[in-house]
Formats: sequence, structure tokens, C-alpha cells
Amino acid sequence: MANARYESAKEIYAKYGIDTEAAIAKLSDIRISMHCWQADDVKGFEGTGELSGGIQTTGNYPGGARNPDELFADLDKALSLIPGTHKINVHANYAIAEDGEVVDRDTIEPRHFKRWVEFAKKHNCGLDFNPTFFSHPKANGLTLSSPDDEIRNFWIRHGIACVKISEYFAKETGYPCVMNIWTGDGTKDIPGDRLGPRQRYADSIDQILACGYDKSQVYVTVESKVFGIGVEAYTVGSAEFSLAYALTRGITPLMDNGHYHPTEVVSDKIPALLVFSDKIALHITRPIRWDSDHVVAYDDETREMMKEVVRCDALDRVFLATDYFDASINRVAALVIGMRNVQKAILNALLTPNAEIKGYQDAGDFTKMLLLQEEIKTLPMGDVWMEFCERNGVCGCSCWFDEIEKYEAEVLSKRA
Ligand code: RNT
Ligand code: ZN
Repeated sequence: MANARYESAKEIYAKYGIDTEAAIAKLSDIRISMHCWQADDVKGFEGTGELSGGIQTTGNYPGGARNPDELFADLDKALSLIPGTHKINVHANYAIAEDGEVVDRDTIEPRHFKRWVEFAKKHNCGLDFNPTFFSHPKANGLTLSSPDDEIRNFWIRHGIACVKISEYFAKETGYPCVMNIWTGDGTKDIPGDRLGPRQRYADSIDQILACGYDKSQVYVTVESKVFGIGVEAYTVGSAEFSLAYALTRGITPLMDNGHYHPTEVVSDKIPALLVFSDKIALHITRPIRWDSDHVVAYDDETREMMKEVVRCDALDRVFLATDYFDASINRVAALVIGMRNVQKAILNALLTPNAEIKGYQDAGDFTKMLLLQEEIKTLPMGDVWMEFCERNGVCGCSCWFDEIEKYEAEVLSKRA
């Protein structure tokens, strides 16, 4: 039997010229790259100490994944509660070495990521990849921008190894792989040289790109940042550096919405970059007061970012990925909540009468532009969301959390 609430919502949206069936169909096609690192606080599988690079997880909620089996189980559980088919975003420090094998970042190979490929194939997921230029003895200071050639070359070799792994991911899964370069390079205090590290950073990425790879299968992105913990005064890969680098090299700029000054918004930057770059990439996060990496909420800025992607007709030009790490709550729930919120924000954008609002702007009718934008805020999007979820075989309301509670009782709580 047809769902009465959905049928009613469908009629209401139709009055605004919006086809809810088309919105549901479109949303079903959108893959978001779910970051693997929320499940274990960015620890990875190397069994080495501390998270570095100026990023930090806070909280000690029990049950974080401690090994590949646990991480894959958690990702499995999360995917089962998120509607649609997505991608998994893997970091290089999640390499899986053979028993007794010692493999450093500059010698990782595709075979160390075989289990990731198996996992992706099982879920029909694509895979994205990230070199890990942090949490390593050679990442105590600068990495790709280091004045020490031995260190800089080590990280260039790591970058090249990662390009090869990205090609392997694309070939095996059949989906292009986005490979994101981000380093925490910078200084705590006022630097004596701001130019040199940036010149070396550019040269290092040039050397990585020069390894030669299939640009239709691997999209290399460069992520900018404003500051990090312990790296407050100077960030080598600043916004201007990263954007200029990406555009001059014909690769893809990546914007993380935690990486800008508090009144800057990525929603406004999306259309600005789309004027100049065929593709752009996003790390969707929730910064509270700083780059805190809280779980993505269905908040104003997430909605506004997704509105821009949709109304710029850029769903096939923007690589969407989540990036946050909260260790103070159930980590699997954190993945599900954040991913579903991104999807809700996309649905909201798809259910917005964008052409009509734009028409009012172009006609200079700013009263109606405001009026319509405010009116549609209370339309029954939730009923369309429920329908979308049900058609994708997952629960649309919060009853999916019953599964998490069961998983916590049976699995997570047993992890000492
Ligand atoms: C750090 C960047 C970066 C990382 C991941 C783990 O501020 O956002 O994307 O979160 O590489
Ligand atoms: Zn990021």
C-alpha cells in the first residue's frame, strides 16, 4: 500500500513544481565517500603511537576498532544503516601487512590493501585514498615541505606509492579513485621563512604527479587548511597555496569546511571554484569554534553547501566525502548520523524550487526570493526522506539505532 504521508508530501511539492520521484531517483545515484577513520579515531593499523599533524580526536567512548576485522565489521554495520551505495575513503596508515612483515609508508603496495578491495567489492563500493603524511616518526616536523632532503624524499616516495594504490583501487572497483593530499606541515610560531616550504611543497607534489598515472581513473586533490593544533602560526598548504597549485597543475582542489576562518563559508566557495575547475572535492565536517571535526549535522551550512552543488548542476563535478572524528560517542552511530545528514541535505536541495528562486533574483524581486526560500523550509521533506530510506531497504526514522544498541551490547562493549 502506498505510504499516505509520502503521497501527501508528493502533492504538496508538486504545487511548487517539484517532482519528489525525480528527487528520490537522483539521490539514489549519489555516492558519498565515507571516511574509514571515524571508527578508530584515525589510529590505523600500524600499531604506532600518537595521532600527529595538528589534528585531534577527543573523548574515550568504549568500543573503537582495534584491528582490520573490527574496523571492517564496524563499516559493515554502518553501511547497512545508510541508504544507497557509497564509497569508502581509506588512509594509507590502514595498510594491512602480512604477519611479521615490516612495511614503512614509502614501501606500501597495492597488495597491502587487498582486503579493502575485497570489502569494496562485497558492497559494490568505490574506494578513495589518502596518503598519510602524519602520525609517523618522519612526520615530527615538515614532510613534503621539509628542508631535509632525506625526509622530503621519503614522503615523495610515499605519495608515489599511494598513486599506484589509487590506480589499483580504481581498476579493481571500476570506480575512479580520488586521492587526496593533505599535510599538517607548518610551524607553531611565526616562521622565519614562509616561501621556502611552499616552494618545496609544490616541487614535492610535482614530483609525485610526475610518476605518471591515468587521470581518468585517479583524481588527485589537494586539501588546504588554515591552522592545526601546535601549528598555529603558519600552514604551508594554505588556501591560496592549495587552490593555486591545483588550478595551475590541472588537478582538483579540495575544500574541508573546517579549514577556513569562522565567517568564511564553503557554500559560497563552491560556485566560485566551479567557474574555474571542472571538478572540485569536499570534506564535509562540522567545525564548532575551530576545526573540531564534530559529526556532520543537518545544519544550515551543510544544507547550503549541498544546495550549491545541486543548483550549480554539479553533482557529477563535486566529489563528496565525509571527514570528522568524534571519540566521545558511539563511533558507528557517528558514521551513520553524519552520512545520513549529508544525504538529507542533498535531498533538501533536490526538493528546492531552485529555478524559481533564481528567477526572482534575476528579476530583482528580492521580496519573493526571500519569501519562497522561507516558505519551503517547513515543507514535509521528512516524509520524502522516509520514503527514500524505505525504498533503499533501511529504516527512515531513528529506529535504525536499535541495531546500533544491539551491536554495542554484542560487539563493541566486548572490546576491552
Ligand atoms: C585534517 C584534514 C584531513 C584529515 C584526514 C584524516 O585537518 O581534514 O583531511 O582529517 O586526512
Ligand atoms: Zn579534511
